[in-house]
Amino acid sequence: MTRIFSGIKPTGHLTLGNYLGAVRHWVATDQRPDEALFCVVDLHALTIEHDPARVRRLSRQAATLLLAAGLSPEKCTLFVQSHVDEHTRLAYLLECTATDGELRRMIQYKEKAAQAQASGDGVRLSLLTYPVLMAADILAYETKEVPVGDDQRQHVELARDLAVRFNQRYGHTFTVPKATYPAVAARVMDLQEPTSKMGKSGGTGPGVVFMLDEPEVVRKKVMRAVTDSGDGGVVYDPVERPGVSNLLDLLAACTDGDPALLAEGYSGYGALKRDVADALVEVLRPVRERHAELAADPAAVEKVLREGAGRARALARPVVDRAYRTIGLLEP
Ligand code: AQP
Repeated sequence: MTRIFSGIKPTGHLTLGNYLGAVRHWVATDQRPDEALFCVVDLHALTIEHDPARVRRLSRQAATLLLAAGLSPEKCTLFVQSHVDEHTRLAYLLECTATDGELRRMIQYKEKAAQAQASGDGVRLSLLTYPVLMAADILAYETKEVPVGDDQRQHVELARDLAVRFNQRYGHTFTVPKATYPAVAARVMDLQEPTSKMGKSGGTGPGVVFMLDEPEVVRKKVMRAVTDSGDGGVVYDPVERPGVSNLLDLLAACTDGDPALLAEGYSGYGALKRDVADALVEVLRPVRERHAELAADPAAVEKVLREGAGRARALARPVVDRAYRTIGLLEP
């Protein structure tokens, strides 16, 4: 059995980056509920300035969208992080395993702490420590694989390091996980700033395609995407030509193609953008339609989450209890 776990933060509306980089690969894993766990990691959303009502709304919406995208309770366990206490129970033990230095090296901490400071908000201590909570999310389930986008590389590496260190110090307790990344679109870039990740909270408005954007909005954003200066034509070169390469990555992700080969079929940006827009609209259409149906029945979504939390708790409990014993704490 290859147990997989991954999560999504309700810090904003889910984007095309979340979908192509993570969610649709979660949907493609044809597993049993106890083999595949997916989580709305709501505690992570509290690490930056937040509005309680918005976090609640976005948490529900994220869960509904994950179901709309095709996650099914018959094939996976879908739940909300804060409904399973084992995550925070384990996080403390892992804080006693991690060092201050390794957390301060996290790129996302540096970037988001700088943003918080610039906007006059204090930097929450949890912004520094949440990668440890993410390690707990993963390790509590004896996870072998963590399907994520490229931006999570450093965080999954930390989870590995903590598992290895804990096991060496106290005896074998945790499975050592590894991250898996999609072959294309592992890092979808902002359409207006193609050297920055398309992000749900920090991105430029017109450069971010949201999963629930109407087709005309998707088209407008793609047609206005920044292409690179100069007249180098359509070539795939993510370093020198990030704008056009991002569009080719999107087309490749939607058509199961190869971005460099696709480039050969275009002589101008206009035709490429039209094809990208068409492909994105078609990929997102069924998700939007199913979301509208599911959103009309919130009780059904809540039931899935409640049952998911029950299953998740039963899986995590023995692992976390074992960690409490091996680290030297008395059994209650
Ligand atoms: N642009 C992206 N390209 C590819 N994969 C991406 N992911 C996120 N953005 C891209 C992947 O989606 C999964 C869930 O992401 P998350 O909720 O942990 O984080 P986020 O969407 O990056 O949101 P944040 O951290 O709140 O910040 P911003 O504001 O920057 O968006 C992950 O597997 C992630 O890799």
